[in-house]
Amino acid sequence: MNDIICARITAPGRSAIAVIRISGKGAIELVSEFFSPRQKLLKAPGNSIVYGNFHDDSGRIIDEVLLSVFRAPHSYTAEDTIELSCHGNPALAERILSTLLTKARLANPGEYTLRAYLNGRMDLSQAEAVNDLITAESSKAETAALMQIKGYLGRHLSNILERIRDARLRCELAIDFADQDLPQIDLDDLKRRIQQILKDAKDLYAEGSGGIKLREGVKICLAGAPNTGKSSLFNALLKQNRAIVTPHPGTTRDYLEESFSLNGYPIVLWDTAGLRDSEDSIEQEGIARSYSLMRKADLILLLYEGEYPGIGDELSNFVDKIIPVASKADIISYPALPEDHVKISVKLKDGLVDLSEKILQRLSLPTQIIDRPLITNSRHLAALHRSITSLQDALTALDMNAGFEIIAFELITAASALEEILGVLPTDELLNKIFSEFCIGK
Ligand SMILES: Nc1nc2c(ncn2[C@@H]2O[C@H](COP(=O)(O)OP(=O)(O)O)[C@@H](O)[C@H]2O)c(=O)[nH]1
Ligand SMILES: [Mg+2]
Repeated sequence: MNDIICARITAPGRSAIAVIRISGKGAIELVSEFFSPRQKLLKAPGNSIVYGNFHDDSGRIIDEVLLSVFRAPHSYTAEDTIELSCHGNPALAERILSTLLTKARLANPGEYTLRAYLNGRMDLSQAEAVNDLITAESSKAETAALMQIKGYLGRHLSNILERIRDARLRCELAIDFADQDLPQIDLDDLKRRIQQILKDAKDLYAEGSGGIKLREGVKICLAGAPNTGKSSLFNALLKQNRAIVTPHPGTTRDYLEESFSLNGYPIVLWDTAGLRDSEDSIEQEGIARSYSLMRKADLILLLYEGEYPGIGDELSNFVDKIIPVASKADIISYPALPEDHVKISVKLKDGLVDLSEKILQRLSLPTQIIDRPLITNSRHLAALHRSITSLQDALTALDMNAGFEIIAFELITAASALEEILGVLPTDELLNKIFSEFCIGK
């Protein structure tokens, strides 16, 4: 924490400019050793920009640079920080970086954000969302990450935590009062408080599985007999000619995976080998893979042409996530189909909007994302679940007159589960796991 770290924070390769960030106590003095006019930099106020030359140890100029100067605590890391913009030649940026590295150390992945968190600039849920925002693959996922960075989740959880603490203090007072002649605490009031906390926690939880799909992507598998138009639909949804389409049954043998965004929601789409009895060992392996993808999928689009084959034994486990899709409606005339079926013609681009709507309906994804808390991360959801269990146990204990010590204990357990989300008392192992997923420079 005490050393000065630096790293290139723009992507490698040629560009108009490259930016190197230097952060830590003494960062401004360090850069000034390689910069002229030196005094101008040393006197620069926070949030200002200084123009000058960057030179190496021997005074030889490497580049003209612009320095953005941030003084603690008003920077991303809450430390003294300089963001050095040089010309975007990778070799040049590398020479500046190696000059700085004679006096500083290269930042680890996510180390700037780790410092921001350790210095109290953000809670752990906000820090994690920084990486989510950088890696988000759809507009809704971006918005959800941005809301988390803005602290909606953190503030909501802190509010719940505060109320749990309040209830716990009431229990502890009751313990103290028990052997004295003091007024007893209002049990109905305590119960109402815990019930309300539980309700808020459950409301947050209820949207969590949809929130996680927002961040990780919804997995959709195209399945059905050979030649029913799976690969054609795959290409149509991706709006590109990705899969090979032929009139020959059994064209797709291995599966294909592509990501795209459906009305702003991130989707991972799989095109699979058609399901049929086959003697061909390659095709058999492909079909085995189709089944394993269907198991992993959130939704299965089961294509058929003509008569609906129904959901046979092999698919019976997946009933809940199947949307039957009647294909090639331009050459096949379908009678009135059941409510849950969708009729499409990829050739005429018919029914694709219907299909998209049906997909989104079935997934119950969060629609309200702006300006509110939302769980989007399985680590957070698991911790919230533990908290809910303890709150429920606290209520049961209260109903059974189990004693205030037990209720207080359950409330403490409920609180510490939520504190894990905010990173109040994190383990090194957890921090390593989270920040190692970041890129260097973030
Ligand atoms: N008329 C018509 N033909 C289609 C349609 N969709 C796919 N096909 C044709 O059906 C055949 C099989 O399509 P393909 O996408 O490879 O099916 P897959 O085996 O399920 O992947 C190809 O000749 C496609 O051109 C459609 O909407 N209308
Ligand atoms: Mg195919």
